[in-house]
Amino acid sequence: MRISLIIPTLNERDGIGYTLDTIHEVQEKETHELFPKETIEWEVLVIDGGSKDGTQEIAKEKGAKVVEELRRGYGRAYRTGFALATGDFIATMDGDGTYPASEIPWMIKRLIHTKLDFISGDRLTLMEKKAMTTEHRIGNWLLNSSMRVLFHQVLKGVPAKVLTDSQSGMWVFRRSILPSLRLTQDGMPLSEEIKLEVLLHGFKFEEMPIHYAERWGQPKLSSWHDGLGNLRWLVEKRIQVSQETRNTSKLGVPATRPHSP
Ligand SMILES: Nc1nc2c(ncn2[C@@H]2O[C@H](COP(=O)(O)OP(=O)(O)O)[C@@H](O)[C@H]2O)c(=O)[nH]1
Ligand SMILES: [Mg+2]
Repeated sequence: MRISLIIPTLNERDGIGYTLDTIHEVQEKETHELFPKETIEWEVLVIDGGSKDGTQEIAKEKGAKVVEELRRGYGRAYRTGFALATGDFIATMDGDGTYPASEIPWMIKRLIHTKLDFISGDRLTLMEKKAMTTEHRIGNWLLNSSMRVLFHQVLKGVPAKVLTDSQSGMWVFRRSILPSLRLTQDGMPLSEEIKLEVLLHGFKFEEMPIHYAERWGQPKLSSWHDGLGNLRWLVEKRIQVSQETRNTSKLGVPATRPHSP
């Protein structure tokens, strides 16, 4: 079994070393404990946006494959990483030490045993207060509520509690579902887009509560600017889904959904 772990970074000198160290520990410990009979290969891809603070050098020294992606954006970095990943499973996390790498083997085990396609880490259920600023917490609440209200009709069959944390950046999923997902966003909205695409296509999705820690180094996203961008994108996506549903029912055939890596 092969696992591709993708980490986007932009000037994460303070956190990338720690993040990669925790991954090495997981490769040695949890992975063997949970899959004792299997050979597990890890591919760690750091998709770096042209950091000037030594992030790339630290990541290389710690054994990651560093890919420089100078086109800006969190979503752009992931789309580039997805196109390069070769694993059966893809896992994602920030390079700032906030997400628990030790949960990745558990998430993969759950994916396999319960025949799921995608698990998203839910940061909010177990979160310690200091792990997120008040602005970030309000923004999350607003975006989660907006998604629930806007997509209520569309996601009728999906249980109400399924998207507790629409902004989480820790996902573990089968690479085989990627060609079906239409991922278009270069910025933060990719985090909502990937989850919505998974749900809209009827793939089996679940959230798993994870421990989310305080960040190392400076945040790269602005709560208000990026939060508003995410909200605007949610409204646009909702309109697009309505138009596609209308066209589909008029023509009697499914609308084509080309994938752009
Ligand atoms: N390659 C790349 N990585 C980025 C970019 N913007 C943010 N990141 C990385 O994406 C991850 C998420 O950003 P972060 O500031 O932690 O967002 P937050 O967790 O929502 O506060 C971090 O590892 C950042 O270094 C970018 O433009 N390019
Ligand atoms: Mg972060």
